[in-house]
Amino acid sequence: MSSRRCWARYARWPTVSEHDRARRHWLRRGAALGAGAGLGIADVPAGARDLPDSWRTPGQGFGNYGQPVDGGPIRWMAVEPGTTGTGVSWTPLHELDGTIIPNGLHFERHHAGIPAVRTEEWRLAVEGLVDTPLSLELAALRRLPRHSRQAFIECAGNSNALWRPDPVQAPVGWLHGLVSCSEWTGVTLATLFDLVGVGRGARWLIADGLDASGMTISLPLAALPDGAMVALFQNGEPLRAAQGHPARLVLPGLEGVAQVKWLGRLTLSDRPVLSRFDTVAYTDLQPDGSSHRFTRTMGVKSVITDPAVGRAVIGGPSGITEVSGLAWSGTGHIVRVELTHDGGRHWSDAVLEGTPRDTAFTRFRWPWEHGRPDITADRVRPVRPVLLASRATDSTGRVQPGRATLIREQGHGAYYHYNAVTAVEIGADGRVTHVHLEG
Ligand SMILES: Nc1nc2c(c(=O)[nH]1)N[C@H]1C(S)=C(S)[C@@H](COP(=O)(O)O)O[C@H]1N2
Ligand SMILES: [Mo]
Repeated sequence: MSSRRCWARYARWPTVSEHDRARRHWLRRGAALGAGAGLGIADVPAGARDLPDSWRTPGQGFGNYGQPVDGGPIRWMAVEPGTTGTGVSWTPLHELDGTIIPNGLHFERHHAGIPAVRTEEWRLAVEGLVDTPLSLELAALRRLPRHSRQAFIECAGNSNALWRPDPVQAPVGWLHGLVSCSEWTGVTLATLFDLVGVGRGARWLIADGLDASGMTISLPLAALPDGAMVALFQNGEPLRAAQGHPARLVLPGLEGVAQVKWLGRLTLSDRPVLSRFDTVAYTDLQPDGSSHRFTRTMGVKSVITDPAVGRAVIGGPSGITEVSGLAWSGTGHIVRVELTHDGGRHWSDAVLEGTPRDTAFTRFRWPWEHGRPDITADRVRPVRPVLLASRATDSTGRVQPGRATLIREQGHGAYYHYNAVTAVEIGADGRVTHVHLEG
């Protein structure tokens, strides 16, 4: 049965007393005859005839780990040819709502696959310029005071297809999905530092991952963000293997690569290591040909997740369609998201949902008033083409730049940290296309 017919059929739901009569009737007849067999429709009370089938038959079984409906939204993936697990998967932002990404849809970035780490043998070493070096097993780490907070993790390479001159016609999740937000729980670096006693002269924290990628990251102690932690849980669950089990760094607001997974060692030092990931990868080529290192902090950014490329817009019959998206910043919380429907001539404030938190996703919603649309056959469409875009501002006053401004500042050799305003055009036929705005 199509959902349309289904709705027509249940347009009038039974009243409370009809419910009651129908249920009692079933209990009497159904229990005696078994699963409704022999239940002549003719002698069923009025309300019962209209009841959904799911009220008549017990449902399916359940399992010990829940699964998404219909197989759920899934991630797009790209695995580098000739490798087993080097690559990325993108969070399907355009198929989700709210601000927390389910663990199974958190984006992934692996430089040498997911290592086999034996939890029983695993230790986290905290050493170098410290008073008391420590080697902590997971149980010991779990006995330390824990702290929970929401934080996004964004790969510095997120949205980098938008540096290209031509707009790419791909879903939001594929263009911008190297970012996810979770509630992380773990032991803060502040707690660990208290425990080991940071030595005089320590200026840098060096983090080593246990995978085969040579993942060593140098972080200036002075630039460690509030809430920096060794995370053990993600959205309430023990970390998954792909997210760095048994433990990973979570450094709210910093680029993904610094948030070392399968963490094996933290070393306090007077100098950086200048590893491959400090110097070659994740550094930023400037217009003058020089390259910036340690550009770890993520910018202020927003993306509209609905309407999205690949899904036609069917305007609401009331003349209003909700536009919704996500905004986040590496330097604070979102204080404002503005939307335009005319390509940037006029902007108006979207509603920010809940209380925006530092370095976490904020959901914004905006009623796009397109006027009462034409109603042709069974489809309702916007009346005229529009250019939709969003622009976020954070609590430190940073404003998401326009694309031309970002390119002017970063040059054409830029690859990481793309955070410019993204726009979509909705045609009269409801088709959504990605466009680059001037300015
Ligand atoms: N040990 C290790 N840590 C790592 C990586 C890695 O390949 N090995 N990838 C980094 C990069 S570049 C990013 S963007 C994030 C991605 O984290 P996620 O896979 O949990 O989304 O992990 C970072 N930590
Ligand atoms: Mo990354």
